[in-house]
Amino acid sequence: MPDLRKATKPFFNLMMFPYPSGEGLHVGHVYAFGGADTYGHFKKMQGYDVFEPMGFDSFGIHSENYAIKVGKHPKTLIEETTEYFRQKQLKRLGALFAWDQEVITSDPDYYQWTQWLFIQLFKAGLAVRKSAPVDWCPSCKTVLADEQVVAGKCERCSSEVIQRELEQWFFKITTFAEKLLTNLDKIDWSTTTKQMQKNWIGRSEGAEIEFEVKGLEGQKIKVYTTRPDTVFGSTFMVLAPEHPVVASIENKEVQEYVEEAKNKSEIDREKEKTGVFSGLYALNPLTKKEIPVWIADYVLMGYGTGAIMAVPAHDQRDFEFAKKYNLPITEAISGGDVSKEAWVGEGKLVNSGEFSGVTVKEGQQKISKYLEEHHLGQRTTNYHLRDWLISRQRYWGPPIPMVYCEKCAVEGKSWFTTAEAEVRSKKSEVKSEKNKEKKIPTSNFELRTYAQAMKGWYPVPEEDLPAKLPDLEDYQPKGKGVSPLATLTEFVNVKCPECGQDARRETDVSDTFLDSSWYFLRYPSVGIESSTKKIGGHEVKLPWNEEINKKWLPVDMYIGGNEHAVMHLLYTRFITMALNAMGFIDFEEPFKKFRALGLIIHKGAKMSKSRGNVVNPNEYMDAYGADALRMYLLFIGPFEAGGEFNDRAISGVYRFLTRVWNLVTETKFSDKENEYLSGRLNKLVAKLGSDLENLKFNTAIAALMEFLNELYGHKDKVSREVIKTYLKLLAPLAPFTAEELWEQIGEKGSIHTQNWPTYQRITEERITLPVQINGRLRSSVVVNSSDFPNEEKILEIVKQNETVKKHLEGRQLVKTIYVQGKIVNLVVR
Ligand code: ANZ
Ligand code: ZN
Repeated sequence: MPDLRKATKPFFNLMMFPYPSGEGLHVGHVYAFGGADTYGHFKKMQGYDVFEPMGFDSFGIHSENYAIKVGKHPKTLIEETTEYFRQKQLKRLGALFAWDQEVITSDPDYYQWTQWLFIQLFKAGLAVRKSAPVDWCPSCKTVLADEQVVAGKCERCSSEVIQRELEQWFFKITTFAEKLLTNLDKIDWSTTTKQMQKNWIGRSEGAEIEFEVKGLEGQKIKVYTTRPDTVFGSTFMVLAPEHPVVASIENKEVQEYVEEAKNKSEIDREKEKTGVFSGLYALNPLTKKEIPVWIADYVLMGYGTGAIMAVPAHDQRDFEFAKKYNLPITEAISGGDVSKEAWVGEGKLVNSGEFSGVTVKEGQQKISKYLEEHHLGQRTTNYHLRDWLISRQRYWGPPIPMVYCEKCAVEGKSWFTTAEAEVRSKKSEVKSEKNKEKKIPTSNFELRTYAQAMKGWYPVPEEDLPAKLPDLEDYQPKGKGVSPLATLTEFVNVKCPECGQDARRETDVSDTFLDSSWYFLRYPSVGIESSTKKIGGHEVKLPWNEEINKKWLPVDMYIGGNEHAVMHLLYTRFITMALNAMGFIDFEEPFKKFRALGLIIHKGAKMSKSRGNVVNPNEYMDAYGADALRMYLLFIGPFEAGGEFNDRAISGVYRFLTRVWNLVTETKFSDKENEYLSGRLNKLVAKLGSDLENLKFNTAIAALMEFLNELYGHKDKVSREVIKTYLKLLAPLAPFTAEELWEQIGEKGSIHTQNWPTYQRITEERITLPVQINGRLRSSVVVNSSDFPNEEKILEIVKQNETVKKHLEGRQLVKTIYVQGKIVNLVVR
């Protein structure tokens, strides 16, 4: 491992750390780590100071659920599982892991800083507490982040997710939606990953339009639409059941409908369109016609304004709804038959007053402009990205480090009314004046409203961190929206950090994805003294050493699975941006380069315990060694594609390594270099360098195999230099074998500290030309490809050939036929 302080060519080679499951590492891990480590070894031989850390994502529901299943306390379990992973598996891989700088997220040494991070986000107005309809998993008994709901089901246990109204902590990731999107152009990431993030952020351009409502004096309802060109076709309005206007409607049928919608899962809301008439009428701002206002749960409160102008002629959902409830359908864009289905294609505006006749695109521009000029609406951009829900009503996570004081709340006090907050906001105003870029995109006005909402809330004082997770015997989830920690009065009851009166602690823990959102920032500083930094007039202790982090971050290469494309990878980007905006670090993007690897499948499917197709790597390491397993996995297919694990094929790679072994140990090295072998080796060096840099491990291995055949074919001509170079090329892929053989041939030091071989640029090639005499193949000559067009020179070389000379002796050369670059024919008499 390099000395992190002294390193002059730092290269941070990161791979996604595992959560220590009960089953141990599976071959998918070996694939990921083996590939990433091969790359690390390669960079090291290129002269970089490679830092390749490893750790454990040991907090979280996955670990807790497993603990419940086997009837152990998660703390005991984690000690056992991490020990197994580390000693029995990871250490056998031959990787460059920097074990001295391991990170374990459930360790107080680590999670004190996860809590610190929460506090910084709170102080910057980026952690908000709000009551919101949240996705609740009735089986895991906790709320889920948006990203953890897949097709209406809990990603972890597949239970149907239901909606609940709960007070929760959220991180305002939406503040950075635009930056999260545009920065993608600046980083070198797998395109699939970038695309997934783009889709998840879901930028949408449209307009907010205000509709007057009859009977609600002065109150207007705002809708969000991406199709302002269709306003003339809006024949009714739909509100989400949770829309604030709905609560004020005193109608039994309406309120019953609202109740029903509350308990439905999002997927059920999408399935069958149901709705109820509100009794209200809105005024279409362009047709000036009264349109009925309906309430339906296919409109979601969490997006846009929670209200839509329904255009059944051009939106399929609205069309189905109109058909079901007999609502009018008015065509606004020509081109389809809107009595049969919604027309969503191009066309000209019709029935649209002065706008009739223009195209959809023009219509959008013109109508938006008209609405803006008449103060009826405004162009806006929306993002599908939701704020990150942080609270978990579970045990096995870092307690959210917040305290609530009733007394202070009554007096309108909070952390935001303290002297520290005052100084901090002043300083950040000055800073944002100077450097607009760095400013957290929260206006002072927003921050004040936020502070209002945070009445009574204080962070645990930073010097008191960690807010220790108590040892709780009965840690199982309790349901009803409270964490098991709420049962522990010694934990709950604290004094208010401000007024000293009785207060209570937040009892929820934070989402596991918070633990892993910043671990890369911690790695280089493990075991090294933390720095302090002046932030807003206060000396703030940092989770890292600044000098070290300046040198080592951002991460040079990150390798991991694409299943993390939206959660982990988006959260880490957000946290990095937030820390940057707060002035803690000077870069915005955590990972300069990211490569997603493919999936290893077995028996035609992704490996999973329930399918019973999980391959345990230990078995194969025992039988064939770690090198063969690593190398076999990388040989299956392109690294970014993955492929099918095959029991038998691994023995092929094992055989290859055995043949390398035999060749090296049995060969008597020739003391002359062989021109042919050197030429081939030169090409091999070039190929391996470019293949490894591009993570094309499979073709690199194939080239090594091919070259081994050449070596066997010229066994008596193999020099020591050729073998040394060959072993160096093999070293990143088969670290143990290469090291052993290096020693066997009597070389000093480790092969892994050798320089990567250089090669001569191949501008020309040595080509063998066959020579025929009177139509029969008699000999061949080796010429430079650059001499091909020079017939004279080629013939000169041919005539110098010993065999040719013999055939020409005493005869007369009557004709020469040279087919450029292919063959030489001599006719003699
Ligand atoms: C009128 C209209 C006419 C629409 C038309 C579409 C087609 P994206 O691209 O996802 O942003 N919408 C707006 N808010 C909604 C909500 N909270 N719940 C459900 N649907 C909502 O889509 C925006 C479109 O989805 C909006 O444009 C709105 O329907 C609907 F021919 O308005 B549209
Ligand atoms: Zn107080």
